[in-house]
Amino acid sequence: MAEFKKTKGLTDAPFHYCPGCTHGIVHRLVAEVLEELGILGKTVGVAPVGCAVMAYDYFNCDMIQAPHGRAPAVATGAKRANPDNIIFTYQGDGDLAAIGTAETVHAATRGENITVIFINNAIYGMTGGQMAPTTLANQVTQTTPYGRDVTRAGFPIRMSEMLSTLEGVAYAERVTVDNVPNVRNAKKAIKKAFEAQINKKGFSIIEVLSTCPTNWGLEPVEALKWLRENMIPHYPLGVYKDNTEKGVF
Ligand SMILES: Cc1ncc(C[n+]2csc(CCOP(=O)(O)OP(=O)(O)O)c2C)c(N)n1
Ligand code: SF4
Repeated sequence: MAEFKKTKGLTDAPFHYCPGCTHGIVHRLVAEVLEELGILGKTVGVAPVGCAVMAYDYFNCDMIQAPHGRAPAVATGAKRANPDNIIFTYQGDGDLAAIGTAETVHAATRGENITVIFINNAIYGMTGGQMAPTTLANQVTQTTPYGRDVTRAGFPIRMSEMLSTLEGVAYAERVTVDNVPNVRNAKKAIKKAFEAQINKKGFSIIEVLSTCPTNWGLEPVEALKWLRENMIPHYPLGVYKDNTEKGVF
């Protein structure tokens, strides 16, 4: 019988994430992929600002912390200095699509050979649940107590769709982790993104629709239901770009 073992890709540090938060599942998937691809010893991760800031304590590889959306720029430097290393960033939507929009877009358009793991939970988690660029129309947050009014706050950004229009992007897929088949699929996508980097094909991004039960004000199981009913219709799952055969240059 198959045994569910600890992955070598994670340290023994206990996660600080809230109960029901899917950050932990995604950490595990990334860590399993690093172990299975045998690249733990040459991988450098870049941790963001936001709830995942302490990812540097959890992944069992070298880690850098790059506050306030600068992760893709720091990852660019790390990769160009040591092209044989495997570099990934792990970023929330506030980090990647607000404070760090420019760094994300420009690393993608330059076709930097890095992998971005993008956690979209439709809210700023760490700082108390303010509106993020990904917050849905009419969604209630700390800063939109009557719901996001798109006439004042604009429309939610679909990052995977937007980035997939850039030539530098080799692979862009949106996944989620709300049930076992989707967890398996998410792992496959993460693996493909790292393989694209190993094969020097260009920028890869995996967007993971994730929960924030604490700031959504929902129990963990209700949060998964909310994600399914509200996020997936606006952020459809699937592959948005696959140029991993040819590569971007
Ligand atoms: C320009 C700027 N705006 C806001 C903040 C505060 N800030 C730090 S962490 C964070 C939340 C980031 O949330 P997200 O990236 O969505 O990740 P999550 O916590 O949801 O995992 C914010 C808003 C900041 N430091 N700088
Ligand atoms: S605040 Fe939200 S995103 Fe942050 S750990 Fe808690 S549930 Fe997860």
